[in-house]
Formats: sequence, C-alpha cells, structure tokens
Amino acid sequence: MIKFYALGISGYCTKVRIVLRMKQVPFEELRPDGGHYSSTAYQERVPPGTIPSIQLDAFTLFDSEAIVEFLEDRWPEPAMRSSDPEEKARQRALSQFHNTRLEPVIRKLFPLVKQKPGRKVNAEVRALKTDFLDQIEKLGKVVSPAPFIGGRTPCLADCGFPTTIRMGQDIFQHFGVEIDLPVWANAWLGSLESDEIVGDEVKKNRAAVKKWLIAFS
Ligand SMILES: N[C@@H](CCC(=O)N[C@@H](CS)C(=O)NCC(=O)O)C(=O)O
Repeated sequence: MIKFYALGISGYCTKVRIVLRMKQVPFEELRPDGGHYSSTAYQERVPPGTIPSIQLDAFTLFDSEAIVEFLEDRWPEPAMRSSDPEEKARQRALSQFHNTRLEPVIRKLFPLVKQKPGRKVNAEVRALKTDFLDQIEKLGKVVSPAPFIGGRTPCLADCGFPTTIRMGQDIFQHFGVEIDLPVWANAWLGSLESDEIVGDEVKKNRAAVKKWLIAFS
C-alpha cells in the first residue's frame, strides 16, 4: 500500500489525492514525520523537504508531477493522460503551466497574509491580482475544456488547477479583492467541481485554507 505524506492545506497534495482516489489506488495518508515537512526526520527520508511525497515499499518519490505520472504508469486505469504523443505532450505542458506559471502567483500571497495589513500589502495584492488574471487569460488561449482539458473525463492536467484557482480566489477575498473569472474558466471549474472526487477534495482544501486565513484575521 502507498504511504502518502501530505497536509490538507497543500494544493499539490490535493492534486495527488485526486488522482489516487480517481484511480482507486489503495493508500494510507500520513502527515510528514514530526508533523511538518521542515522536520529533520522527514528530510532524512525526503531531502528536498517538500510535500507531497509517496513511499511504496523501498521506493520514495517526491514532486507532485512525478508522482501523478508514476501513478498513471503503474495504475493505468482509468486513463488520465492521452496516449497520443502530441496530446500527451500538450497535457504535460498544461500541467507545467499550472506548476510554473499560475501557482507561483498564488504562492506569493502566502507571506502577505502573515504581514500587518496596510497600503504596501494592498498594493502587492493588487499587483498579484493583475498577474493572476494575466495567467488565466494566457491559459484561456491554450485550453478549450470540453468539458475538461482531457475531454469527457478529467486528465492529470485538469487536477492541479481547481484547488489553486479557488485558493487564489479565497486568499484574494481575504484582502477584500474579488476575482471574476472568464466564462470559460467558470464553466470548466463547474464541471470539475461537479465530479464527486474533485468537488470533495476542493471543498476540503478550501476549508483548510479558510481555517488558516481566520487565524490571521
Ligand atoms: N514542485 C513541488 C512543489 C511542492 C511544494 O512546494 N509543496 C509545498 C507545500 S504546498 C512545500 O513542500 N513547501 C516546502 C518547501 O518548499 O520547502 C511538487 O509539485 O510537489
């Protein structure tokens, strides 16, 4: 059975949990040793000190993208990646768009939540809103969800976005900033959240984020 090291507030862990559940892979979810990824005990096993990570017998793997690709290769049903070389590569590029372009914008909000509110923080939040909407606009030029990126069923590339986008909206709202998404993005998120597993995972992640935000309210 897979040991899945994760925390509820992590969007990357949520992405992996969605794939584990969709593929019905037996897994046991554990907190990182010592309760946090920064602990010496966890970093002895997972030197980069990041979550998520998985352990399967003697095999340890970190990095959410590597993990979901491994799950796809090891448990190919239901297929969550195209078998067509071009489409498979496109889906990988879209996953990387999430990991390297969209999510980093939201990550920049985290330290602002912990800072004293004020004009400087508000200006940074407004600048990040512009960056976030800019990335969404660019995403809209490279996806045509029908209703998912993967077509009729979600693919690996669909799984990171819903948590990150909702997390972004919730954190911006914490600063009193509303994010209006384009019609196509609302339709795509609606389809994703109508999926029982995605909907459940996004809901749980939002509850964890809300609890975190309340601590700084
Ligand atoms: N590229 C990594 C990023 C994962 C990541 O940054 N996770 C955060 C928690 S959401 C973390 O472990 N942060 C600790 C650190 O970066 O040192 C992945 O996809 O797994």
